[in-house]
Amino acid sequence: MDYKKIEKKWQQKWEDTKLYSFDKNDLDNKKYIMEMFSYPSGANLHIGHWYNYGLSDTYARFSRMQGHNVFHPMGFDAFGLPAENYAIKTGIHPQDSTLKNIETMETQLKAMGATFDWDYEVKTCMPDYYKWTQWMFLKLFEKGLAYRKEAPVNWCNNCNTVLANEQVFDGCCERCDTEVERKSLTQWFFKITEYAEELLQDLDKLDWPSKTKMMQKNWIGKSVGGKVKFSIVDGDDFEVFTTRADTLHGCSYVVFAPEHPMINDFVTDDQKAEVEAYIKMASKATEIDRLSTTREKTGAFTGAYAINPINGRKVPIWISDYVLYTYGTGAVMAVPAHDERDFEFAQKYDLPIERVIEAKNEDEDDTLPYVGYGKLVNSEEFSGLPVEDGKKAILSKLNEMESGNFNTNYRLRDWLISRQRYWGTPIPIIHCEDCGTVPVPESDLPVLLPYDVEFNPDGTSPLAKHEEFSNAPCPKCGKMGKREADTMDTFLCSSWYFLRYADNKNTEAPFDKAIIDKMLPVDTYIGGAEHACMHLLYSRFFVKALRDMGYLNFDEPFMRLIHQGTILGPDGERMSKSRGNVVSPDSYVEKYGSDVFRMYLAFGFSYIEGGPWNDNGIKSIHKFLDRIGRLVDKGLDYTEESTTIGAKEKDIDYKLNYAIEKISHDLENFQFNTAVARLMELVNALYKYTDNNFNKEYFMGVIENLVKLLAPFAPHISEELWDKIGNEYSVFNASFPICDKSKMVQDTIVMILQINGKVRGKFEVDANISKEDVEKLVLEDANLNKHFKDLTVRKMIVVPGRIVNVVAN
Ligand code: ANZ
Ligand code: ZN
Repeated sequence: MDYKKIEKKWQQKWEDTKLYSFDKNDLDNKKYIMEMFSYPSGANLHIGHWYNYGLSDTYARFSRMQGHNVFHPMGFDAFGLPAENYAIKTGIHPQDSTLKNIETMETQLKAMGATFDWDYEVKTCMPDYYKWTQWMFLKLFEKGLAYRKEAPVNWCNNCNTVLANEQVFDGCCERCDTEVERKSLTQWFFKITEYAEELLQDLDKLDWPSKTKMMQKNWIGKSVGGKVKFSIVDGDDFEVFTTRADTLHGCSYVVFAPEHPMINDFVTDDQKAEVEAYIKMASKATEIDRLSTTREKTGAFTGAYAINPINGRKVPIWISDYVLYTYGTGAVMAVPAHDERDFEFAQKYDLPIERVIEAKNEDEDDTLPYVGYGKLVNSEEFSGLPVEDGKKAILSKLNEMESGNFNTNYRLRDWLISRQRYWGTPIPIIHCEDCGTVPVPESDLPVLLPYDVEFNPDGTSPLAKHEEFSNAPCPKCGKMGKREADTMDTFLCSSWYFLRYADNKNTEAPFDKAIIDKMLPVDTYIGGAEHACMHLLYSRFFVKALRDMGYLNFDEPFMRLIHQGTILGPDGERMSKSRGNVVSPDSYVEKYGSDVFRMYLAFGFSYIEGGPWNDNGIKSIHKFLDRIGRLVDKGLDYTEESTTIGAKEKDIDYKLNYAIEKISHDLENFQFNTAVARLMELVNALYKYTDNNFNKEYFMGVIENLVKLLAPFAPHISEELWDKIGNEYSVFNASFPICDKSKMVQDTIVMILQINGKVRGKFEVDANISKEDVEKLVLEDANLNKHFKDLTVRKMIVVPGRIVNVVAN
C-alpha cells in the first residue's frame, strides 16, 4: 500500500466532510479530551509532539468510536520569552515569527492526522484571546485577588532585567551566566494563597497520578505550628514560627532572615559592618539554593539578644540565609539539639546545644540532633511529657502569658505575575498621580500590545518606552497617567485556555456560563509532569476563583490527568541539541508515513514511562500493517467454497472477543503497547485460520472488527481498508467493537494433574464440571490414576478450572 498517498487522500476527505467537528447540540454526551497546547517554536514537530499528540489522538479516536461526542481542541501558547529572545538575536519581530510558526505547526499537526477540531483553536497572543486574559486580571483585581507590593526578585545586572525563577540556573542568569542578585521591586501578585487549603483538600477529588498530587501537596506545604513571641533586650517584640513549641527550653539562639526589616533596629554598632556585608552576600542566593540542606550554613551575629518567653533566658540573635523571609514570620527559634539545620549552624559558630527531648524507649537511637518524637527533658514543669502534649502545654502556658498562639502555615507563596518583558499580555492598569492604581474599564479592553516597540532589554519594561502606549488618561479623573508597562507571566494565558476552547468565538464574554458548565471540567487532560506545581496549580486556582465570582459552577478544571513519559535520546539522556542526541521524526515519517510512525510509538514504549529511543521495531510495525492489508485481500479475493461454521470459528470468536476486551481496557488506560501486542496475536490467529479453506462471510465479519480495532492506532490505513471492504464512510463513525462475554466461555478447559505437588499430566474437561466430578474422573480414568496406582490417596485438592493435586503415599 502506498501509505503516503492514502494519508493525503483521507486527510483531505476528513477535512472536506468536517469529520471531527464537535457536535454542540449534544453536550450531555460530551467527552472533553485535551492535551497541553503547544508552544509555537520554529522547528518541525519533534518526537515529543508525536508521542504526546499522536497517542492521545489514538485515545480520542477510541472514545469517539465508543459513542462519545468527543471535544478535542488544539491551540497555541503563543506569548513568552523564547520568541522574544529569538527576536533579540535575529531582529525578527516576535509577532511575525510566532504567527509564522503557528501556521507551520498547524499544517504539521494536520499531517499527523489528528482529530483536532480546529474551529475551536485558541492563540493566546491574539487580541481576541488576550482581551479576556486582561478581563480575568480585572476580575481578580476587583475581588482583591490581584495586588501590587514590593518583593525581592531575581535580577541580572548584565541583562538589566528581572528573571523568572525558571531562568536562574545555579544562581546565574540563563542567558549571560552573570550571578543573579535579589532585588526589591514593586510587582503584581495573585493571591493564590487564599485558596491554599481548598487546593490541598480537593486533590482528593482528582484522578491524577499520585506523585503529582504529592508534589502539589508538598508545594502547598501545610504545617500546623504556633507563633511564639520573643522580646528583644531593650527593643521591640517579634514572633517566630515553630512546629516544635515543645522544644522551647532548648532554644539557645534565634535567627532572622537577612531581609528582615527589623534587623536595622537592633544590630549593634560593633556588628553593623559584618551584618551588612552578610546581607549583601545573602542577596545573591536564590530561594532554591537557600532551601538546600547540603549547602554550608553561613551567618552573622547581630550583637543583640532576645528573651526566651518560657524561662526568661537571654539568647543571642543571629542572621542567616537558611531562614527564609517569606516563610512563617521570617525568624526562627533555633534548637540545635533537635533540628538538623540549627545543629549544623550551632556547631559551626560554637553555640550551645542543649537536649530537651529524649527517646521514649531505650532501643531508639537518640544521638543529637535527635528529631524524633520522644518525651521532654530539662524543661522545668513540662519534663516527662510526650512531645504532642508538651507542645500544647507550652503553647497554652504562653497563651496565658500572651506570648504564643496556634497557627497553620503554608509554604505556598502568592504568585508573582508581572514581567518586565515585551511579548506578553499587557496588564490593564493605569497609574494616576491622584487616583493611584486604576483598572482599565472593561469596555476599553483589549489594551492592545503595540507592534513597534524597542524590546532590547535595558532594565526597564519595554512598553514604558513606547510613548503612545504609555501615556493614557486616567479612567477615573481624566488626568494623563501612565499605563502599567509590565506584561503578564505567560502562565496566566494558560490558566484558563481550556475554558475558552469551549466557547472560543464569544465576543461578549470570555465564555458563556451555560456552555462551559456543561462542557467542563475536562474529562481527560494529557501533558508533561514538569507542570505539576505551576500550570496545573494555577489553573486550579483560576477555576476556584472564577467559581467564587459566579462565572462557573465546578471546582476543578481537570478530573483525570495523564502524564506521558519522555522519549530520551538513544544514549538514554534527555534529547538536546547540545548533546547532539536529538532524533527527528521527519525521516521516519517520510519513509514510512504517519500511521506506521504513530503505531510504532504506541508499540515501542510504555506511554506513561517513555524511554530511550530506538527504531528496532519500526520495520516490524511496517510489516505488520502490510500484513493486515494482505489479510483483508485474502478475504476479499477468496473464491473457494465457504466451509461450514464450526469449531474453528468458535476458536476465532474466542480470540476476537478476548482481543476486544483487552484492547478496550488498555486503550482506556493509555497502555498502547500492550494493546498493539493483542492486535498482533489476533492477526496471527486469523492468518492461521485462513491457512485452509474457510467461511468467507464469517471471516469478513471478523475483518470488519479487526479494522475497527486498528482504527485508533493507524487511522488512515484503517479508513482505506474500511472503504475497501465496502463499508460506508467513515470507520470513525462506526462503533468500537464490544466484547461478547458469551463468546468467551470455552466449552472445554485443560486442567493440570499434580501428584504430591509435582506435575504429572494434563487432561481436558467440560468447562462447567463440578469439583466432585473432577475427583471422580481422576480416580477412575486409567490414564490419570496410573500415576498413583501404587499409592494410597489421602486427599485431593481441586482448584476449579486449573489444577488437581493428589496427596498420596
Ligand atoms: C523550632 C524547632 C525545633 C523547629 C525543632 C524544628 C525542629 P515546616 O514543618 O516545614 O513548616 N522555620 C520556621 N520559619 C522558618 C523560615 N522562615 N525559614 C526557615 N525555617 C523556618 O517547618 C517549620 C520549622 O521550620 C519551624 O519549627 C522552624 O524550626 C523552621 F526541634 O522551630 B522549628
Ligand atoms: Zn486619576
